[in-house]
Amino acid sequence: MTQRLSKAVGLAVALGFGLAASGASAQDNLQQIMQDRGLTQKDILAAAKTYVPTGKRDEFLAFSSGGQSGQIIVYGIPSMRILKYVAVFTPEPWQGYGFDDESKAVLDQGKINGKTVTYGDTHHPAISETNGEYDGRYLFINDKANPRIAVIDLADFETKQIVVNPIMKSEHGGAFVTPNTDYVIEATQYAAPFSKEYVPLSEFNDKYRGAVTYWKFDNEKGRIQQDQSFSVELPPYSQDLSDFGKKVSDGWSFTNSFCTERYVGGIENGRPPFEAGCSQKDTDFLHMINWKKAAELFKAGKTTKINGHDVITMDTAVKEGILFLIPEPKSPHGVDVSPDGKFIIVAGKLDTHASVYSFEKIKALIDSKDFAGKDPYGIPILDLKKSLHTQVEVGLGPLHTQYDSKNCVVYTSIYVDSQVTKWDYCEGKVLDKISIHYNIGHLMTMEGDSVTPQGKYLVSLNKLAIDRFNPVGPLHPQNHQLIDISGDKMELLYDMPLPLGEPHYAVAIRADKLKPHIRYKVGWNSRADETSPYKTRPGREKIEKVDGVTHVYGTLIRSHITPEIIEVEEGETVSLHFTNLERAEDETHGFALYEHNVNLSVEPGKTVSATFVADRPGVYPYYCTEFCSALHLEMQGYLLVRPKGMKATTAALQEGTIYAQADYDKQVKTNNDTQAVIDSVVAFITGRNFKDFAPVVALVEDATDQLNFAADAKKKSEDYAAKQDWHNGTLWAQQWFQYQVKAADIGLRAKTFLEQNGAVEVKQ
Ligand code: K7E
Ligand code: CUA
Repeated sequence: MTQRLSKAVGLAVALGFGLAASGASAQDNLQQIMQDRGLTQKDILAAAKTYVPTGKRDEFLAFSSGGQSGQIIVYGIPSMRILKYVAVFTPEPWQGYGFDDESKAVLDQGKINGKTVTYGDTHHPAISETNGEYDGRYLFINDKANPRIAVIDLADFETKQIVVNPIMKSEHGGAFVTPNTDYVIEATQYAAPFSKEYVPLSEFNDKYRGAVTYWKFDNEKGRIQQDQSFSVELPPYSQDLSDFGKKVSDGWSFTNSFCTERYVGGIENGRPPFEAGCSQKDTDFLHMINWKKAAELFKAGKTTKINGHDVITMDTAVKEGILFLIPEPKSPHGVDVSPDGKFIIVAGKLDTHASVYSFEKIKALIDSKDFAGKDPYGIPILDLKKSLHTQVEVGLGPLHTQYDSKNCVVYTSIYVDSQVTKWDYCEGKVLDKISIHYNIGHLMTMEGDSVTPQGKYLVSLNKLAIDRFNPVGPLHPQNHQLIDISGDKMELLYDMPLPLGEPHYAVAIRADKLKPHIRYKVGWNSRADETSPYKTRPGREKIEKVDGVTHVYGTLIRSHITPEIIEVEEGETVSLHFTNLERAEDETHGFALYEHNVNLSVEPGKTVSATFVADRPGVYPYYCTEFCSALHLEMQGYLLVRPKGMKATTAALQEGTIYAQADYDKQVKTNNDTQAVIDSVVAFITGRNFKDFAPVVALVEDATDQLNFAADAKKKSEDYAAKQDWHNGTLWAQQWFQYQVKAADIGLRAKTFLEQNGAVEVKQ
């Protein structure tokens, strides 16, 4: 609240609105608030640059890895408002992820050697590209701990596919995409045998291996094609980050490494630990792979099957001339190709320099076979000096680099110094430095790893928050800091706590490139992207026993669950299927059932299922978890599990109130009055050019649905009344009223929208 206020005040000052000191209450007086809250002019400016007024939207959307939470975090820039957590490798109840059958099927794709793994260590998200530009269609994310890649469709921000790497046991250098998203790369981190067997560490050099996997992506289907994917075997160096070439360097991929010493640790036996043994040499290796040629080798069958997966061996890679090494100083971490594809910037954790490699020089060395030597596996090594464009001293512990929209300008994260260094890689000079809080890992500029970086903002993804926020116990949130990079000097604008895992990398895209759905086609299985066989239309709800499984074909709409009573026998397998019949934006219903770990999120149009064994007789209430309407609390029901052999009992139900004719008449009068209000709203809407407003058209569709339901209920109530069954007549008249209320509610929303958006009267 106070943050909001300060931002609002900031806006006023930035725009030059002085608020009158006299007469105004302290609450409205800017100077007073600045004084009371100890805000400086700089704070007010920063607030003005980040504040997004109510109802307005952000210019960019960031997708941040969620680290060991196994999720993706979506937030707006510059407001830094969190918009969504996308569940990927980890069950997440709000989205029903890992609770409904459809999403369980996605998580099951991620089983490793038959074992279910319910977390991931997500590191590097990548947005799909067309001609090197972000196209906003898909998002990819890797899992470092259990080598896997997930595909998220940005049409609905849902995880659609998880693929398990068939040969790796640890990875890091993914996900990054080729300029047209033909391939998604994944590179190992810690070397391990490709086989699943025990191999002693004494055989490390011979039997342990690294690799890069090129996952083929089908842009039309939106899925990785595992049988069209392949890997290139690499030495047991700890491969690290990767990037694809672009433009002039398109066709190549770059993966760096540390611990090319191939040291294996053993501190418990008195040996120096990994950290010492892995930093003996002055340089490690940048791996360069001609992936286009590798893809041809794969197509030509020049691969070896390992665990059923096609691998180009190191021998083949060397013989065919697709794999090269370039020395890089020292324990490098980041590798980032420039927007024009001409340069590759590498920074070493234990070196104060950033090294700028020239693709042109490298290519010339390769073409003329001008090599400085070979590594123990026979891979040609290029000369470091001959490959370099320049080296720049950027600070202590440089990690990652991001590109600005301005030519030659880059930003490198400096871990040890807790700084961001802005520098010019063409001229090789430092331009500016800014302190961050604290210990920056990755950093991100807007569309900064595409061919068209957008400049404007930089986010510093810090590893430690320490004292930046109110203390919440020993486990601190992460701190993402927003920095203004539009001017010559970097300006720190905002600290955002992120309390979910340790994010590594993030990517940000112009928000206007994203056009996600607001509803699904009715009966949609969103995880498989197809019509669900369990799609249920209104009035077609049923309970059916097939092959020993009791299938419940149900629907959800304000404000009831159909069916409201489900009775089964002890030991039956029950498969619930619910279709949300709503067409209105944001009318999600949930479904929570006592004791069975069933928790569903059913967005408009979606069909989801939950299958379980009703193994204990008893009474299990269920209800909708989203406050979807005034009668949301009535969106409820009972699962009754009868003891084996007992007869059904729901035929005669006890009810509290029995209605008479006077009740019926009273309800009908209310309904008729309500109808008069609805008619006036309808007249207002249809008397305006409402068809010019897409949101209103959608609301009108939704209201029409509700009025059709009202007509059905009205008919039922009148049929009962004709038979003088006043009780059922009254109940259906009440139901008729419920539909009217929903129609009126929607109609009024449409009317307000038209009034606020300048609709004009039309002749009928
Ligand atoms: Cu944390 Cu890219 Cu995995 Cu660097 S990574 S910081
Ligand atoms: Cu549906 Cu509450």
